[in-house]
Amino acid sequence: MDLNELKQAVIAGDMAGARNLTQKAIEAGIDPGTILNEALVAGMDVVGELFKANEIYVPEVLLSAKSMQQGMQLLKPLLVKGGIEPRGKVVVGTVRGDLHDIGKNLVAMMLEGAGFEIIDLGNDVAPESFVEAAAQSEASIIGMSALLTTTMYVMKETIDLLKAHGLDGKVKTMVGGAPVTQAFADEIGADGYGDDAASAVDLAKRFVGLA
Ligand code: B1M
Repeated sequence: MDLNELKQAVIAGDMAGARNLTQKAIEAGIDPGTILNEALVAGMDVVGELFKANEIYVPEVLLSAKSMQQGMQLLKPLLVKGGIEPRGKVVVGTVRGDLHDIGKNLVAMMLEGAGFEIIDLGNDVAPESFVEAAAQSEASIIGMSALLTTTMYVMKETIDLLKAHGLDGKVKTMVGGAPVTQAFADEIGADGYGDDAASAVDLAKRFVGLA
């Protein structure tokens, strides 16, 4: 079976196709790690590049991410069984007081597509919850999203709390969202800033030494 067909289904945002072709690949006896990396993740890598280049937009990215997730659902139990380690754990959430979660969901989906395990705390997430979740799950990255100028400072509170728990350095912090900039990320002591979901993936890969 040609894995390129599955990769193309992810790029095209063909949810049913991605599910059926993943099932076929599993039935054809292809190694689950190969299906994940050479079809699903490879497809999302192309989507990330197209998105970064403004050749496709949010609706297409969401469809591709959902297609990838259709395949992931079938692969997840096999991957766990096969003992294939995810690339790292990332705790994600939109900060306290902020209900905007479309961008955060997109970032989470793209990270999952790139092979990271996601602990999604949802929206309106307090600094204590981010830090607690990272400590409990031994995550290597906290990713925070904020869409309001009134909530973006909650990111600094989280970073300060992480430092107070002696976890800075051990847990990298990545921030993003419409009002957030690289200068703001530097000002609050974040380890990285993602302008969009694709850059968030690049950053996360760098944090765990994969890029
Ligand atoms: Co609201 N809202 N909203 N809103 N809303 C904005 C953000 C606003 C800019 C609109 C405007 O006035 N022009 C404005 C903020 C102004 C400001 O703070 N300066 C605003 C306001 C004022 C409000 C309310 C206060 C309105 C009111 O009630 N009076 C209210 C606040 C509610 C609250 O959160 N407490 C509110 C409510 C809402 C809705 C609920 C209606 C809805 C949210 C629905 C939802 O998310 N489930 C909503 C929406 C949809 C928007 C706009 C129109 C679109 C946001 C969006 O989803 N964009 C927005 C206007 C705008 O941004 N142009 C607006 C698409 C999304 C894919 O982009 O989230 O930027 P974005 O994510 C990008 C990047 O930023 C980056 O990657 C993503 C993909 O490229 N990124 C990261 C995001 N997080 C990242 C994390 C990373 C890395 C990259 O690392 C971890």
